[in-house]
Amino acid sequence: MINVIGLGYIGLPTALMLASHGVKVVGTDCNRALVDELNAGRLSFEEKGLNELFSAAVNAGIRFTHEYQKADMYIVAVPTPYDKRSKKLDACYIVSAVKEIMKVSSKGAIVVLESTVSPGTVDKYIRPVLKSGGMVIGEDINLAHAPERIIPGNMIHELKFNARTIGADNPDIAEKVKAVYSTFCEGEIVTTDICTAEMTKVVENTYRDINIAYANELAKICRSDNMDVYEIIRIANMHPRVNILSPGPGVGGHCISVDPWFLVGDYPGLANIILAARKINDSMPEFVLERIHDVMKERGLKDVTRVGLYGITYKEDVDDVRESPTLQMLECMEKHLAHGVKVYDPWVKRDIVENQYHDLDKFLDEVDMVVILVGHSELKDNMHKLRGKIILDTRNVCDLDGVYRL
Ligand code: SAJ
Repeated sequence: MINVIGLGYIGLPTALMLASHGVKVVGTDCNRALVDELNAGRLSFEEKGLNELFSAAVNAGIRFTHEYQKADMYIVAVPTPYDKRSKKLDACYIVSAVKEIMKVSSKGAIVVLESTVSPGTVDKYIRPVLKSGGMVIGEDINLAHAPERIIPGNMIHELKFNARTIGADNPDIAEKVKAVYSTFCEGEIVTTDICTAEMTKVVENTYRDINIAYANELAKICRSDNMDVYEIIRIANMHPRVNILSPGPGVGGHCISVDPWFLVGDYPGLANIILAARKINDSMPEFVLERIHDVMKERGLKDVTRVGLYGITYKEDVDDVRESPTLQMLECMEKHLAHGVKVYDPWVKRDIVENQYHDLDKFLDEVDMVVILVGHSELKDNMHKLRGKIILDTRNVCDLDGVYRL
C-alpha cells in the first residue's frame, strides 16, 4: 500500500493516478477540511482532466484521511517554502511529515520525497531526523527523491508522459520506486543518486526563470528605444539554436519564482546570473505599473477607477494565485495610494481583492482601459468585447488595433 502525504497540486493528482492504475493508495493531509471535501467527492482545485481521474480513483477504492498509515511506501508532496530573508529552503513541512511517517511505517518502508528541495536537503534535514528517531537508513527505512515535473494547466497529461528522475541511496530502492511510477508513467524514468535528483529539479526551474528574465529584460530594452520586442523575439527564434521565451508581467506560481532562490540562498556569490534573473522577473509588476501610468497619460485618462486589470491568477487557465504578478501590482499600487482599480478573473471565484468582478461584461462596462495580465482562454474567445477600450496587453494575446504592449 502507498500512503501519499500532502493532497495539494502535486500529491492529489499523483495519488489519483496511482489508484486509477490499480495501486492501493491512501491519501493523507493534515487539513481536515480538505480531507472532508475530498471524501464528499469535491475537488479542491480545477485542472484539465482532474474530475475524470478523481472518479476513476474513487471507483478504484482510494481513501482520504488526516492520519498517516502503516505502509510500504510513502510519497511526500508537502509544501517547501523558502525563508524570504535568508532565501533558504524552509524544510519544516518535510521534517514534520518524516517524523509522522517514522511513527507508523512498516520495516524497510521507502519514503519518496516529491516536493522540490535544494540540493543536500535530504542529507541535511531528513537523515538526521530519521537517525535521531532511532531508524537505521537502509534497514528500517529507505529514502528516495522523485521530484515532480508537471506543469499546472497540463498536469494529467504530463504526469503520464513526462520523463522522470528518481534518486535513491541504492539501485534496488531506485528500481522499486521506478516500478511504482511505471504503473502510470510512460515517459523515460532515469535513476540516479538523491543529491543529483535534488539539484536537477531546481536547475530545470531555474533555467526557465533565467530564460523568462532574458525576455523581460529585452522587453525593457526595446521599450526604452521603441523597438518591437515580440517581432524581434519571433525572428530571433527562427534561428535553429535560439528559443527565447515570452516577456510578461512577472513570474508567479509557487515553483519558478521560488526554486531559484534555493540556489541563491545556498550559494551566495556563485549564483549570480540566477540572482539577476530573479531580480529582473520580480521587477516586472512595477514595470507594468509604469506602463499603465504612461498609457493613461498619453490617452488623457486621469481616473484610476476607470482602469481594469484582467487576470489575477499567476498564468492562464489555472485557478492558482500564489505569487501572482497581479497581486504584487495591487500591493504596489496600495503603497502609492492608487486605490479603486477594478479587477476581474474568471478562474477566481472567491473575493480576494477589492473591487473584484465576477462577470466579464459588468467588469468591462465599468472601465475605459483594460490591462491584460493573464491570457485566459475566456479572454481570447471574447476579445471582440474589448473593442473601443484602451488596451495594454502584457501577454501579447490581443490582436485588436491600437493595442499598447509591454
Ligand atoms: N511565464 C512568462 N513567460 C514565459 C513562460 C512563463 O512570463 O514565456 C510566466 C508565467 O506566466 C508564470 C510563470 O512564468 O507566471 C511560471 O509559469 P510556467 O508555466 O513557466 O511554469 P509553472 O510554474 O506553472 O511550472 C513550472 C514547470 N517547470 C518548467 O517548465 C521547467 C513545471 O514543469 C514544474 O513541474 C513546475 O514549475 C514545478 O512545480 O516545479
